[in-house]
Amino acid sequence: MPVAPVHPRRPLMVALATLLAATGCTRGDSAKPDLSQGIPIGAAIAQTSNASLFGQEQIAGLRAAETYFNQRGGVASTKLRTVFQDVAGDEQGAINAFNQLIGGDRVVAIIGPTLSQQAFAADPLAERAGVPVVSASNTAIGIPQIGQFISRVSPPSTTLAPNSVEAILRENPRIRRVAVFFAQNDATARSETEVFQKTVRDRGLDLVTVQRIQTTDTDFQTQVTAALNSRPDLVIISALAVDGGNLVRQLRQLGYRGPIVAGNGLNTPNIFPVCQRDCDGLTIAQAYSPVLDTPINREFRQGYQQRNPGQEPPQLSAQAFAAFQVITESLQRLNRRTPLAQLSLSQLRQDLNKEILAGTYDTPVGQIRFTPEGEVVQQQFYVARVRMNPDGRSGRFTMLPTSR
Ligand code: 1QQ
Repeated sequence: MPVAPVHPRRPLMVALATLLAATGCTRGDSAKPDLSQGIPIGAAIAQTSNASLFGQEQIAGLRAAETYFNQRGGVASTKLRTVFQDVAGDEQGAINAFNQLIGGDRVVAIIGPTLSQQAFAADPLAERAGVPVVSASNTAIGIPQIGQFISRVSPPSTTLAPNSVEAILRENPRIRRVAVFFAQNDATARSETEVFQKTVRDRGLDLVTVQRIQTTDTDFQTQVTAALNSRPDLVIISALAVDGGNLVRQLRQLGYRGPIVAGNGLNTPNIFPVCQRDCDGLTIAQAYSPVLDTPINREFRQGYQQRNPGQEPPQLSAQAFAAFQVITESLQRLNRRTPLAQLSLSQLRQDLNKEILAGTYDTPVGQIRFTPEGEVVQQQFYVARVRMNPDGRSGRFTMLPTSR
């Protein structure tokens, strides 16, 4: 079989692709969107694997938002329809979900994926197809920089993580020796530990050890023993919910009594069954407070508590609601200028992305907007302390006095 002369044609193809991209023509779908069953909004969320501990909370937030905005008329009486695809816990799961949402379900935008580790693999697909992605939980450094169609409502670890360290140092000014653990196979944990380590150094503390774990590990005896030999006054963990929860347990079982700061991967009440009574006392930075006293948050919180009596909405639910709200309100503004049904799907996606980046939104997490790059601009942050109930299996996140 003759070998095709790939290289001579390449400059021409690249030039053509550039031209088409400039005119918006490569960006997928010139057919009209199908709005007959409602406006399809993609939700690339973990429904299986350990990442579903986060995904469950995101689904609760998205369902609450869908109900809330549809009860108020959707987009000029057209309802919004959330199309869920399971990203599971790895990159391939996210890639499959994105392909299905972009080409199969033909959604107008995507909320997700659950993990930053997945976003670095899947977001480039949406970028190439010209589909807006609004992340509701990715906190690694560099997510909006993946491309012009990628934004997020979840603040990066650079904004979030230092707050918890500052809070613990205010409580315990005598802390000097700090041990750090991080999951080296997770993008957020890698990114977040850099921020934690920089905060420790900037505060003039001694970083006495840095221990590496894997999100798939369950036994941390070697790393915990090594860390405790360095006699830390503070332990800081960047990991995900199951590995992080098990690490907390084993730190306590092997005798560590000091304070523990955990990163965003442990920021869910779904860690309670994992670390049980040993979750008590964990300190975790928050981008959401259930007691934020605004009309939208009061309604969001009431709705959540009707469905989950006695529980406060967690950060991931509030952020998922906010992501859905950003897309909905952007669709409403766009539709006032050009009825959505008149646009091709690719044009709708492009115009929607511009609207998303241009708007200001009063969400349950407070007022937010975006930088031109798609990074969230948010005013209020908090720090929570985990308090476990005597049963050792249930508990709550209580807010410490506002940190900034
Ligand atoms: C990320 C995260 C997750 C741990 C939250 C679900 O912050 O992957 O970026």
